[in-house]
Amino acid sequence: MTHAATTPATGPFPQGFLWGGATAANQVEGAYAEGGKGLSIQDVMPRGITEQPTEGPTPDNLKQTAIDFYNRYAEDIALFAEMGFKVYRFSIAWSRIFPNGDDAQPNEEGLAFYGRVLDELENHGIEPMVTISHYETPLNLARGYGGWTNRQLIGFYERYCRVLFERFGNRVKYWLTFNEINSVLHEPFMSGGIPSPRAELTDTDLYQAIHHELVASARATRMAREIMPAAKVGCMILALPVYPLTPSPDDVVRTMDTAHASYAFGDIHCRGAYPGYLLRYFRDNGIDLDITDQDREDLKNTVDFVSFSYYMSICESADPDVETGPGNIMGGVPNPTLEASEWGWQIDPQGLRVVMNDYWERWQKPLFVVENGIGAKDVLVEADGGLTVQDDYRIDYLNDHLVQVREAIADGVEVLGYTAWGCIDVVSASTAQLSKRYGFIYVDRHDDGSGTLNRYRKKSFGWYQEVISSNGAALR
Ligand code: BGP
Repeated sequence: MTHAATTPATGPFPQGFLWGGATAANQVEGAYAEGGKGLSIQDVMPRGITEQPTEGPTPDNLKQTAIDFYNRYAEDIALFAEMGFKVYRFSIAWSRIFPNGDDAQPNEEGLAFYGRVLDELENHGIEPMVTISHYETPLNLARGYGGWTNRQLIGFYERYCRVLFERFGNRVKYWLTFNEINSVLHEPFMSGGIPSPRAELTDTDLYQAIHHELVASARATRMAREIMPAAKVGCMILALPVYPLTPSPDDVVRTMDTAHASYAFGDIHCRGAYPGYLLRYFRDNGIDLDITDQDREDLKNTVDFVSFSYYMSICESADPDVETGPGNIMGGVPNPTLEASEWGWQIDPQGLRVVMNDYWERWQKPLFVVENGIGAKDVLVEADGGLTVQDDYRIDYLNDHLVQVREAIADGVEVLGYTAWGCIDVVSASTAQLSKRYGFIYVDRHDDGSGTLNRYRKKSFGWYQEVISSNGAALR
């Protein structure tokens, strides 16, 4: 006998569900060298992760201007409000606050900018959610210190957090410590600010860097509770459900091992200690980390909630001849039953319900879906006397994923909210393109840097507005 649900969930989402959208500073702000901002690793990644970082900033880096949110934030937040956003997730650029990462004093101009963003959100009654570190480590901490492989970064991060919590603690309730923390294993420079080429890094280097981030996250969580007792601190995980390619037990065990590589982060964030399977992996592979007694104590400061991004699932196989396919930064074996986006990211709405049940059962912490969406090549067309994008493919993608969030809620999963990724078009993290668009709002800027930067409402803008105003009841 199975326990399959036979009646699809319908109707509105729970009262107070936080609907909104998400972006990251380096992908929207531009003004990369204004307002006293120092360079971040993104300023030397003009091709995202597809090519080696450059020595210094190059003029072909779209993020130098990005979508000019630095100057247009008021207009953009007004558009979010028009859609009915209850929450807006954005990141603070660390190098806007501490230009070199190791400065003794913060840059007041940077703090003033985020103060203005918060004013605007408050004016519209939108709850802010802040990612403290979203793939934008100050360049000096990467090149001058070796990024997160260096224990000193814990102290710099704490200094940065203290400034944010003291300045904005009475205005921001939701904080995320590190974006997609598990991606350090795959993208050491972008995720961990580690400058050495991947091939030269040992597993010990990578896990030591991750350990430093986990300790920094736990210490920030403790500090948050002291400075702003009403705040909620969450971890942020790149969620990637893994399915066995075949029913062979070898594939199933391999799938479990791959899943463990990501679960480990949530396990430590939520349970406050290293799980046995990871300690075994360290033993089996001669990985000997510097973990102090104080670190073990610090790690006990566990998170209040679990946030995650979800774009796709992958398969796993024990057969060495099975090829991995194109996908997001984590790679993986393609699922023969699924379609993919134009960038090869396979579309699997039910995977979202699977991962939500899984995380809830494992950690028993409220969940927040803080990224989800589809990158597509939108075309601006004339309609009803104005310019728009007929992005029915985006509406379908988001509708189908939100239906699965509703299923997970019906399954008993506690869910705080949902923020669609790139609610306004942003520069892509992996490819640094503007043509990979996620937004409800089209931004007239192109891969060659041309464009007016004007904003246009896409068809999905009106659709999301209806979904929010009906609290989810309008989903198909
Ligand atoms: C996540 C990142 C985001 C974002 C998103 C989409 O990995 O947290 O910063 O960009 O993926 O990825 P991409 O921009 O590569 O399409």
